[in-house]
Amino acid sequence: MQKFDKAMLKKEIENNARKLFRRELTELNEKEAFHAVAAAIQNQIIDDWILTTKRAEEEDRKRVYYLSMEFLMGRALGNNILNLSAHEEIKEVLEELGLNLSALEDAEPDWALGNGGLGRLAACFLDSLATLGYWACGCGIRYKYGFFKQQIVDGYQKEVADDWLKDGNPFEIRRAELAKEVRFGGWVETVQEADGRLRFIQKGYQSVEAIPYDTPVVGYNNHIVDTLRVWDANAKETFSLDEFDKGNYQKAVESANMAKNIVEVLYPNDNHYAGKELRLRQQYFFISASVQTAVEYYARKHNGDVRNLPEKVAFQLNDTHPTVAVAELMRVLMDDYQLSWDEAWEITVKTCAYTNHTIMAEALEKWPIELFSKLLPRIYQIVEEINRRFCEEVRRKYPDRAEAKIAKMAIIYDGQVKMAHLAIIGGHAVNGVAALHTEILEKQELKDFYEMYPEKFSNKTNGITQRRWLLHANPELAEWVTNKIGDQWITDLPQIEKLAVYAEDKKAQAEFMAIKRHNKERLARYVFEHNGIKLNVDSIFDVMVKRLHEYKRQLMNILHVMYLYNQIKDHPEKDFYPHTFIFGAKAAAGYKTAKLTIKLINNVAEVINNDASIRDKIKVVFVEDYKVSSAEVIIPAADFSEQISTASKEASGTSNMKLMLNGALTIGTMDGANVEIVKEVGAENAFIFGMSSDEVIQLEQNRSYNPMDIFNNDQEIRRVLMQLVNGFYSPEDPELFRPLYNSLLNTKESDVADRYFILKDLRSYIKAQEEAVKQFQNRDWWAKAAILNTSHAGKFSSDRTIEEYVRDIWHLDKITL
Ligand code: GPV
Repeated sequence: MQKFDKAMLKKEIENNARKLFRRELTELNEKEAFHAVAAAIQNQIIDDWILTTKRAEEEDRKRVYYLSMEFLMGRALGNNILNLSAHEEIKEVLEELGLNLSALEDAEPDWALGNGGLGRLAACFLDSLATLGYWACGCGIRYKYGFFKQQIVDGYQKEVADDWLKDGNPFEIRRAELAKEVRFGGWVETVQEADGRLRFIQKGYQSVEAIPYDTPVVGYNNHIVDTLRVWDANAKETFSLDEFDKGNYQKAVESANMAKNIVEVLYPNDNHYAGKELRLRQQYFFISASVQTAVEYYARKHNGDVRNLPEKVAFQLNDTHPTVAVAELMRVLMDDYQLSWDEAWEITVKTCAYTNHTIMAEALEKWPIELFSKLLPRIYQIVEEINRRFCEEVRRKYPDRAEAKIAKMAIIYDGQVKMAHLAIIGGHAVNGVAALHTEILEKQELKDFYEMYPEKFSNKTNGITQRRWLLHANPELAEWVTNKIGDQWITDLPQIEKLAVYAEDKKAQAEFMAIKRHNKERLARYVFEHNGIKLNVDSIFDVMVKRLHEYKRQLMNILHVMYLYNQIKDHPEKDFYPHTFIFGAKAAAGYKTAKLTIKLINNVAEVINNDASIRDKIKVVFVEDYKVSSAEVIIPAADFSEQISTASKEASGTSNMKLMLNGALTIGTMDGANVEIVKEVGAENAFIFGMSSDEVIQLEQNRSYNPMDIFNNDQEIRRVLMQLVNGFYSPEDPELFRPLYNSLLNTKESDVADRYFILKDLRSYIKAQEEAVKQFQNRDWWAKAAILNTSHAGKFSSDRTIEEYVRDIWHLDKITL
C-alpha cells in the first residue's frame, strides 16, 4: 500500500476551490469549503470503490440487495472521513489548511431519505455490511425532497420542504448508462407462441425512465466500499417533437411531470399506511428498476442463464414496502428470460426474504384490487396466480378448514392485495426485529403462517453502528474507551465488555462522568443556539427522541411532567432535584393527535420554563427538527433514556440502543429490544415499569379496561387530566387540548378510550421516575451503572445483526482484499 500523500490532498482541495468557485480556498464560506473538501474525499474513496466491485466480481461473490423505501443516512462527510483508512492523515491536512472539520460537517445537509427507525436501520446495516466486507447494494429512491424540516411556530409543528439537493450532492454519481424503463398502466395481451407457450405482453402503458445515482458506503478502515443506489425518474420521451408539432405540448409536459412526481417527496408516515396511489407508483418504480438491473447483471455474468440466481443474489425486503419485488422478479424471469412458472417460482422464493417491523394494524399495506390492477396490470395477473396456487396448497394442507384458513391467509381477499402475505409466501425467510416482537409474530399476528412454514421464521434483533453512534457522535467517550481497552471495539463491539472492570473504579467513574458533563455542555450550547433556552448541566438530562406516535407515549411523559409541576407548586419546601425534559420528535403531517401532543409539550414548556417560583427545578425543551445530525449531539448528553411504549407495540426500538451505548440508563417498559437490554445490563441498572406485553394483549382482548376508574380514584392524576381542559396550559383556548383528554377518557370520541394504556401505566411510571431520580443523586452508584450500560451494549451492534442475516438468510462470503 502506497503511503498516503498529504501534499497531494492539500493541493486537490485548493484546486477544487478554484474549479468549483473560481476563488481561493481561504475565500470560501463554510458551505463552499464543504463542497471543495467533499469532492476531494470522494476522490479518496473512488479507487477503493472501483476495486471493491472488481474484487467482488473476480471472486464471484454473492451480493445482497437491501431493498428499502428509506435510507436515513444523515451526513456523509464526517463519517466517510472517519471510516477511510487514512483518516488521521486527512484530519491533519484539514487542520493544516486551517479548516474546521466540525464546521464543514455542519454545512452538509442531512440525507433525510427516511422517517425514523426503519430508515436509520437500513443506514446502519449498510455501514456494517461494508465494514464486515460483504458485497451489498442498498436500493432506494432519490427523493427530491427528503423528510420535511420541522419548525416550531407558536408551539405548533410547521412542515417545511427539505430541498436537500439544491446545492448538489458531492458524493453522488449519476449513472445514465444504467437507466432502466419502468412501465405503468395499460393492459395485458395474451399471445400464443409457435411452440405453444403463452406470452403476456403489456400494451398501452406509460413508460418512465429510471436513472440510478450511486453513492459510496465506506467500510471502516478496510478499503471496502459498497453502494447506495437511489433512482431518479424521467419521462421516457420528454418533449417528443411530434407531440409538440401536433400542438400537444401540454400533454408532453404532463407526462414529464407524471414521471417527476414519482420521486418528488418521501411520504412522512411512520408505522402508518395511507393507501395513496403515488406511493404504490414509488414502490414499483424503484423495485422494477432494481430487480431488472440485478437480474441483468447476473445474466451477463452467466451467459444469460438465470437459473442459479439465488446462488449470487439475495433480495432483502425492508418491511412490505418493496414487496412487489416478488411479483416483479417472477415477471422478469418469465417474460424477459422465458423461464417456466415453476422455475421462476423456485428462484423467487430462494432469492427473497422479508423483515417485519411492526404489528400495528394500521401499518399493514393492503392495496385495493382496483387501484393495484390498473396501475400494474401484468404484476396483478402474476399476484393472482401466486394467490391461486397458494390457496390450492392451503386446501391440500388443511382440507377440513381450508376456507377459514384462506380467509385469514390469502394474498387477495376482501377486494384487497395484502402485501405482507405476498412477502411471506414469496420468500424463504421472515424475521422480526427483536426477540419479543418475533415471538408475538409467531404466536399471534402471523400465527397461521408460522404454523404452515415454521422453517421460514427467525428473529434478528436490531442493532446500531458503533462507528456513527459512539466513534463519530461521542469522540471524547470513544477516545476514553480506546484508552482503557484498545480500539478493537470499533469493529467488535462485544469487546466493550472489558470496560466493566472500571465500573467501580473511582478514577474511571470521575472521568466517565466528566465526559458526560462535557457532552451535556455541548448539547446546552446547541439548544441555546437553536432554541434560545439555557440549560442547567447539573440537572438530569431526561431524553425522549423518536417519532411522535401515540403508542410511543410522549403524552405519558408530558403528563408526568405536569404531575411533577403540581407537586413542586404544592410542596415548595420539599427537596427536588433539577430535571430537564428533552424531547425531539416529528409528527406525520396529517396525524392530528401527534401534532397536538407537540403543541402540548411546547405549552407545558412555556408555562413551566417561565415560572420563576419553581426556580428552574424543571425545564422542558422541545428540540426543533430532530434528525440524525442532532441525534448525534443529543444522545451522548443523555442521563435518562425514555423507552416507554405500550408493551407489545414497539417492535424493537433503536434509540434505546444508541442511548445505552452512550451511558444513559433506560426508563422503560418490557417492550421490543428493551427486554434484551435489561437482560444484558441487569434489571438493577435500568428502571422498568408498567404492564407486560402479555398483560396488554390480555386487556386488549377482554376489553375490561376502563380508564375512567383511574380518573375517579386517583386525585393527582385526575388533576393533571383536568388541566388539559381547564385552560391551565392554554388560557387563550381552554378547549385546545380536549382531543387529547378525549383520547384518554372518552369512548364516544374514539372507539376505545386510552388505547395505549397511558393512564393504566402512569402510576408505575411515576414510581420508576422517582426511583431513577433518587439513584441519580447517588453519584457513585450512577457512574457505575452508566459505565455498565456502555459496557453491556456489545450485543446491540448492527455488525452482530448483519452476521446473523448472513448466516441464516443471505449466506454471503466476504470479499478478500
Ligand atoms: I412498519 N418502524 C419504523 O420506523 N417505521 C415504520 O414504518 C415501521 C416500523 C420501526 C419500528 O417502529 C421500530 O420499533 C424498529 O426499531 C424499527 O422500525 C427498525 O426495525
